[in-house]
Amino acid sequence: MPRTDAPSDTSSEASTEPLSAESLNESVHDRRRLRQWLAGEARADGIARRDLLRLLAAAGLATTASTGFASAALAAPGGTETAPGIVKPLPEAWFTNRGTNAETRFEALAGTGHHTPTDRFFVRNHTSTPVLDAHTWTLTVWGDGLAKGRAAEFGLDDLKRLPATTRSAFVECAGNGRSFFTTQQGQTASGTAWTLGAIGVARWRGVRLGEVLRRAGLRRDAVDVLPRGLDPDYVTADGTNLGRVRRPLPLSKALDDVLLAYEMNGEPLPPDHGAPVRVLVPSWVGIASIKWVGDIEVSAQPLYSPWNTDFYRLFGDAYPADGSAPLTRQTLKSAFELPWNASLDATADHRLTGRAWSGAGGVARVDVSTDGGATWRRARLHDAPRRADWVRWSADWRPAAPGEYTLLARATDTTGRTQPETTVHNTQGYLFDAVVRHPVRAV
Ligand SMILES: Nc1nc2c(c(=O)[nH]1)N[C@H]1C(S)=C(S)[C@@H](COP(=O)(O)O)O[C@H]1N2
Ligand SMILES: [Mo]
Repeated sequence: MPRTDAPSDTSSEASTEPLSAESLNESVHDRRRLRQWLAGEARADGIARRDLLRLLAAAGLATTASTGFASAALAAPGGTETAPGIVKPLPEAWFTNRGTNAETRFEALAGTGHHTPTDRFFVRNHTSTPVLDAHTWTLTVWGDGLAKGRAAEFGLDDLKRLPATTRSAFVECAGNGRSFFTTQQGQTASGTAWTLGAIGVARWRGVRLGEVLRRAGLRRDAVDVLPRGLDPDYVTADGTNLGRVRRPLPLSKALDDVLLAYEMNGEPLPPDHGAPVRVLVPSWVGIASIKWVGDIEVSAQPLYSPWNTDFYRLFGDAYPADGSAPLTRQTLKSAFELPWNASLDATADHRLTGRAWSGAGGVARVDVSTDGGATWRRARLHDAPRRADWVRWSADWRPAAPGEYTLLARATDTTGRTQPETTVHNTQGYLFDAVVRHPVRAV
């Protein structure tokens, strides 16, 4: 990730930096935020900052931390990496470190089963993971969309006493695949330069949001709900405080299949994925699935936040000046469970494996090319197509000779949509859906 800024004074940059396109650039922001955090200027509610400082001191990084994000990837006890604001270890074999975010390496999923193991699940944090006490945590449901004057409060035990639902679903960042706008299409896009690993599929258990809203006394004229996280306020690169991470959902979706999840893959949610309770919005852009939810406003008028006005709409030449409608469902993608530029034995048979998913329906078909797209054949699917979920697939291949190859996988979903060759550009690099060209070497 190239550095686009080179400040030396962490304390003055927020106030001296003019408002610019960079204010929408997550990666610039994340690096700045990290320096602020290390300098003790950023809020990090609930995070044991002392622990991080101890690690920093041990790694000899305390004085060099302000030189940039790369040098602040820390060696944790046990020899694995961690990242600022993320609690779980981030072994390099499983994750690519992206500032306050961690991207899952697809090759680390090979042979792991249908669900992403929780310890390999990507993390996308606007600020830092708060470590909340499940015993004192409460969820407040409030607003003019509830029966007059009412606000309802639920503890974790209250939610667990309500009927539970378990389902498999992906959480995927809207910016997943963003780097391919640049590397495949020569276009710029602001934000974290994800490859394809800003997605994970887990088995979530929780209570239907609709159940909780009805118990809170939903009015017939309610239209939107606005879940809000308990993580620190999000401050943009130019120093504007946008408040806590929050994004409205239409009531129709909230009452359809949205969960308040308290378990992930059969265990209580871990801190990085929203403990004690997160919103889980199947098929939709990851930002809808608010982690560490603390309150939900229920409104009789449409609600707005920066996350459905400035962010998570499509802006650019092909879109209206105010942007597209707020993003809802994810698009269609496929990924090989191979490292970039993997070396494969040129004299052996290989079983190429991967996963494909769509926000519109199940994945019905995957085609694979091992010659840069000249010829295609159908991959075997190892899961039934399901909404909001992925399918594992495989295809056998023996390289014809040593050399460079470009592997492609192209999914078609149950609505009949197939991944295109290119994605229409948008400035923030959301919803990349084109077929990704994956280079490998047969040696
Ligand atoms: N409170 C809160 N919720 C949040 C976020 C956040 O920073 N704060 N990030 C969102 C984004 S952009 C994504 S893609 C998903 C990532 O979920 P994960 O970290 O469990 O993979 O959480 C969403 N929910
Ligand atoms: Mo995201």
